[in-house]
Order: sequence, then C-alpha cells, then structure tokens
Amino acid sequence: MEAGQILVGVVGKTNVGKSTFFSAATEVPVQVENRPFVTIEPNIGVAYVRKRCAHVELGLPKCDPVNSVCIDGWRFIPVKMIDVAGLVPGAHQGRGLGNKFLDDIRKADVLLLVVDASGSTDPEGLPAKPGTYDPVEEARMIIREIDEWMYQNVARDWDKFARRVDTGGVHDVPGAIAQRLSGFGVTRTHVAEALEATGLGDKKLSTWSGDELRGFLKAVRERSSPIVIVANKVDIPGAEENVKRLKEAFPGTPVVPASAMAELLLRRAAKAGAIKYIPGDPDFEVVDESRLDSKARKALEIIRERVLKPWKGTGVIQALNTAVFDVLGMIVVYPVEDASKFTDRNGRVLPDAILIPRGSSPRDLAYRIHTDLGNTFLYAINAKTKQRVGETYQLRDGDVIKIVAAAAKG
Ligand SMILES: Nc1nc2c(ncn2[C@@H]2O[C@H](COP(=O)(O)OP(=O)(O)OP(=O)(O)O)[C@@H](O)[C@H]2O)c(=O)[nH]1
Ligand SMILES: [Mg+2]
Repeated sequence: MEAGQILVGVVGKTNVGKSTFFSAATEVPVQVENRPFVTIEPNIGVAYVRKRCAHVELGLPKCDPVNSVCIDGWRFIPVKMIDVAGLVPGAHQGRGLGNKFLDDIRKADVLLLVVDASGSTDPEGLPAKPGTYDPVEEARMIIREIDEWMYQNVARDWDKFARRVDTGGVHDVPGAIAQRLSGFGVTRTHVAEALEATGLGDKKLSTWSGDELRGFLKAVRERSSPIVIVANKVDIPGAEENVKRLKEAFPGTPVVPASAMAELLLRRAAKAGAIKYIPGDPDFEVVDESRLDSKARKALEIIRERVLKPWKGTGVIQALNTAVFDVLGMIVVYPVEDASKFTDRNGRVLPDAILIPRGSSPRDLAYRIHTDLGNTFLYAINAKTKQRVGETYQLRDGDVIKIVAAAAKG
C-alpha cells in the first residue's frame, strides 16, 4: 500500500515504549523489552490516521478503498513511520548509543516524542517505581539532544559556508541556507520564518555566534520537524498528574496521553476475533468470550477502566491524527474520475483518500497524482456540488474532486 509522502518519526528516551507504540500503530511485530537499548536498527512501517469517510456524508452504502482502508465508515489513511533507538542524557557526547542514529529521522515531517508519563524509567532507561522520575525533564532532555544533534551536524562546516554566502554575492540567503539544510527536509519557508523569529535576518552569517546558530537551528527544526509529545503509559496510576504537568510545561506543543501497550493488546485481541475494536475507538466490545482466557479478560477490563474510560481512547491514533491534521495541517481529499458516481475509471467508489496540505489547489492535487496530470490540468469539478472550480479554489477537507486535463499530445 502506498504510504503517501508523510514520514512520522518516533523518538524518545530509551525504554519508554517507542517500539511498542510503533508496533501498535503499524502492526509490525518488533522487539520490545523492559531494558534500555533494545532497538538498534530503525523499524520502518506504515501507520494510519483516521477520518470519517466521505462515503458516509454522501449517503453512499459503501466505498471501495484502494490506497487506504475503510472500517465502519472510518477511513484509515497511510503514513510512513520510523522508530529509532532511544536517547539518554549526553547522547550528543556519545553516551548510550549516541545520537548519530537520529540521521535516520532527518527527513521526518513530524516527530512523536514518546515520554514515560508514569515516571517509571530512570534517565538511563532502567525500570523504577512509578512516580520516581519526571517526564517534563525527560522531554526537555530529548529536545536538547535533538537540537544538539542538528547543531553539531551543521556547525561542522558552517564557517566556510557562512563566509561563502557573505562574500560570494549570494542574493537569496534564505534559499542558500535552505539548500545547505536540505538534508533535514528544510524548505526556504522554514528558513525565512526562522530568520524572522530569531531576528537574525539582517546579520551577516559569519558574525553569528555559536549560540545564535543554535537558536536559529532550533527555530528551523521547530518548523521542519515539529513535535507532538506522547505521554505514554497512562495505564499506570499516577500518570494523570504528569500529563497535566506536561501540558503546562509545553504550552505550544500538543501533549497526547497514550497507552501504547493498551493499543497493542486491543489490536491483538481484535485480530484474534475476541473483541470488536476499531483503532482509535473509545471502547471495545467482547464478541467471542471463548477466545479470552481469564488473564486476557482481566487485562482488557483494566484497559477499559484505566485507559479508555478516562482518556477516551488509547492515544495511538489520536497522536497520529494530531501530528498529521493539527500540526502538519493536512486535509483529506478524494480524487475521482466520475463526478456523479464518485468512482474511478474502474467503477470503484472513492478509491483513494489523499493527504494534502490545507490551502492546496486542485492543480496541486493533480500534481500529487501525476506530474503529467498537473502539467495538463485545465480545471476541476467539485463532485459534491457539481461546480466547476479553477486554480484559485482552495481544497477543503473531505472534498471529492474530478480533475479535467487536456488530452496528452500524441
Ligand atoms: N505499562 C505500560 N508499559 C508499556 C507501555 N508501552 C510500553 N511499555 C513497556 O515498556 C517497556 C519498553 O518498551 P519498548 O517499546 O521496547 O521501549 P523503547 O522505547 O522502544 O525502548 P528502546 O528501544 O530500548 O529504547 C516494555 O516492557 C513495554 O512492555 C504502556 O503504554 N504501558
Ligand atoms: Mg525500541
């Protein structure tokens, strides 16, 4: 299945549940253990965001998804996910596994920073009594390590680059910096905004101090790889207070309470046919008692009481939805060939659900589907209203769009 173009990176301290979260979200079985540094090589998989499917609003009996999945009227749309090794304090000085492995998440569009909201792992990732350690400190430590990793990476030959820009008659300074940082998925817009935010725009690059470069890169990273904090292990009593504290300590950053373990167990029980559970639901239903032993039944009851009831879900889908829809500002659009039947050329109803940035035009959508379609784009039809829309139209969440293009020259 095509996983779109969005890459979600899972980062955090070692032994806080990153791989459990990854496994729950992607259903890829990976190594999970209660000790530090279990993950060494990155895990890569496909996770899903969840949205009400357009076929429900259109009153259609069903859809025929191709690039995505529809369950009970919920469309699950794929994104790529990468789970990397864990960090410890001082990783940028080589402690633990160091921070070089963060190179694997250079191109991530958004980072899920998993913390242990129960405070039951020490800074080195060793298990401890719940409430012993502070997830606020933990999140700060990880953000420091990520920013230090980027700084070290860029600072190495910054002087040379800065002198070349200052003396070489470079007209588009933000463009030149963006190119220098393109390995981190940084765009000219990210750079221009960061220059503005740090007030460094008018200063010659070679006169920036180390701290100014640090601050600038942090501002860039906040735009090129923004963070969602996943407050994991909320199934452990006492985590609630820390969720509140995390929200207070990081007012500009979404904090999503989660229990990756609960999501993993629910998906397994659903796969085994014991329960009905749609990922992201606030509850489950037992459909086959005989498939549950007493231990499993008890675990599910605990999940219901400690996770689903107070938090209205396990937080796994919620964290992904927050990252993709709120932070990255994506909307879902359905391209079709037949604007009256809402089908592709093979008669499939609403086959594809595409994630595209808010503010995109129908031509942007055409380009997303195929370069040729973008180049030959004439106009589009909003299948919901049957109105013809042009390049100035801004796509809206849930739009069903037929693109009309000029016949390719033979
Ligand atoms: N109670 C509880 N335990 C969890 C949860 N998520 C993960 N764990 C446990 O935390 C431990 C570490 O889980 P992993 O997923 O391996 O953690 P990691 O962050 O990938 O660790 P490294 O790869 O070693 O850095 C395991 O014992 C998991 O079962 C959760 O939501 N609740
Ligand atoms: Mg791991």
